[in-house]
Amino acid sequence: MKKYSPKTQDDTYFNLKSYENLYDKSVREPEAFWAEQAAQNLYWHKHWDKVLDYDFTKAEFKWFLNGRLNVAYNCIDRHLEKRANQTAIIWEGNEPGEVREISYQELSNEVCRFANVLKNKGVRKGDRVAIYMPMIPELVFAMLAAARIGAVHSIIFAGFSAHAIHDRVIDSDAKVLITANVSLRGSKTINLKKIVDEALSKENPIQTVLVWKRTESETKMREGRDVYLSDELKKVSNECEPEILDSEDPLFVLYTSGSTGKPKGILHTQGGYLLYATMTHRYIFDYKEDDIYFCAADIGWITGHSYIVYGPLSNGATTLMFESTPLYPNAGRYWDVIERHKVNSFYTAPTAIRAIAKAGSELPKKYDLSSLKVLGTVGEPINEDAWEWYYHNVGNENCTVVDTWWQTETGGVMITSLPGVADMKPSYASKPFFGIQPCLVDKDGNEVLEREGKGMLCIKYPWPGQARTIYADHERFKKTYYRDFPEKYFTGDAAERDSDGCYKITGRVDDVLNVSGHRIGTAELESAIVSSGIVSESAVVGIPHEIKGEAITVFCILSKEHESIKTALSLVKESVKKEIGSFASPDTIYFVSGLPKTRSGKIMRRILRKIASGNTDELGDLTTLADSSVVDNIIATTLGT
Ligand code: 7RM
Repeated sequence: MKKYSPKTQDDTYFNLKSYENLYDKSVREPEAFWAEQAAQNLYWHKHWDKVLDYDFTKAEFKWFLNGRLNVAYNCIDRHLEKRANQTAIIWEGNEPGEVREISYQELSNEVCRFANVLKNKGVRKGDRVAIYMPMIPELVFAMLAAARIGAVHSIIFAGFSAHAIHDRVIDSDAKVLITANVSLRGSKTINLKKIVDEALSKENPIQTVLVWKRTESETKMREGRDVYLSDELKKVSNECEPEILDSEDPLFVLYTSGSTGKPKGILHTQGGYLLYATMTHRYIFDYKEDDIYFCAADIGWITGHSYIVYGPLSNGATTLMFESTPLYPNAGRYWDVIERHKVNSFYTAPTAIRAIAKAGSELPKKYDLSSLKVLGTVGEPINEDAWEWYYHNVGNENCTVVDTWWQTETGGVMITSLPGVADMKPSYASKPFFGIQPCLVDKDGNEVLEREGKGMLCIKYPWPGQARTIYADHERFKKTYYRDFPEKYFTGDAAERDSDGCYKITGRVDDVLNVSGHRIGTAELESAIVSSGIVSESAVVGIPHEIKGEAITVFCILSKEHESIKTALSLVKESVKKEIGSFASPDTIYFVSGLPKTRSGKIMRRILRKIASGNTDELGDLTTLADSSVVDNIIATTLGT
């Protein structure tokens, strides 16, 4: 296997020895370690009484008990004395060079004004605020405004459909929704407000819709419910006292897909989450004063929450947010942004790297990328080719590549090589972050004790960034993450560990797909497909895809003969678009006469996966099938015979 020695700057935080020393301490005396970090990294209005209280069986975890703080205060106010004029957010808009720079003082003013608007609309501590916005600074103002007054934000990725928005505002019982008239993505203009109107056409708890004008174009406003933010902002002041909250008060809910139908509202709290986002951001990106840091994720997903907003701003950093897409106007867009803004660390997903690499290695050479020192990747396993391409063509062999493994549920990065610490191995996420105790377990739940091995990835000790519950469904939280393997958090991923103790994450072991870095549940897709009304049953599998990582393949049974397969195809696609969003659109759809099921009625996706990827010789044991003749029929369909 290829290895690359660590890249070090004069002031890199760690080397192998100092990492090992601190890691040892963090697992030997976790409470002392986290107490020291919490005191160093955050401003507390009141010191905690106890560092940690936990019970794996009940899935209850509390950090920094009775400590009091405010997240917005930590991300803004505490920096003002020193950094009022420093840029907090560099915004690169949809068109190249369309830039806004927002200083910490301006951020403070805007967030306070947004907070005052929320208050005027009756939002109080603990209330949920839904946010459905493009990647513009106002999205950040909205989240920090909620945090400032103790409201709980629930951001809905702007690629979700009206249906998906409706489900989420119902589940979180949000009373205010913040959106924009439109979102601009490459050459597309998406009418967000229209989608919101459709979402709110059925019964829902939203009393007020605040609309930001991304462009001047008018949008239909509903009397008594919709108001323009620009009008409301004129009425309020630049000042708003932060609500000092309990460390365990909720900060946000973020929906993510699981192996069963309904998305889960993952809930994170104040102190632990912020501490974990702050520390991981600083150490993993080797963040130093005056660095320009660019995470190209969308704030609609957890990576944007922790590594565009909370981590960087808590560290007083300059964070770059990007409204457009990696291919607009061409595959050199990221490099153009990095060159113009002299970016020092860059964080993106393997799917983006693969899409850009396809346009050739010449493109990055046309730009001055010499400011870069750390390159991050996240969201899915990175294949060696993509890793090497990133390291050589973007990093010019001078940068640390940090492959960061984590989840919505973990709040921040859990496993990654830290700059300066260990040899980098393409496709290995490498070592645990401080305080994180990963382990591998076999099917029977026994821990794999040998150094080298493979198994299901679990975490055997609490950490501050961990999710506290699924909103309004603690039972499901317990069942999903803490039931199968007692005294451990189960990640849903499989992993391998090598002789150096480095981890390679190999993928999900549940029915969750990872398509272009988006986490999508097969059950969600199947229910969206059946909603088309023309399908009686469906099974979805992911098969390897060169750029997207996984491609969505659908096998379904038409409930009645349809005029044409072409219409049937478009009806199924439309239905997915309507129920979830276009980002979940199937790549291939097969209409079959039956699905492979066990005698107890369980669909054997393993067989479908093999057939879909053309490995019909390796179908394995078919004796457990209720009716094995369906397999031949399915193979014939996929071959078009
Ligand atoms: C941050 C994020 C989580 C799932 C996770 C994995 C996969 C994420 C990596 C990865 C291999 C990585 N949150 N995943 N990072 N797999 N290497 N570096 O993506 O909740 O949306 O998804 O993503 O399967 O369980 S997420």
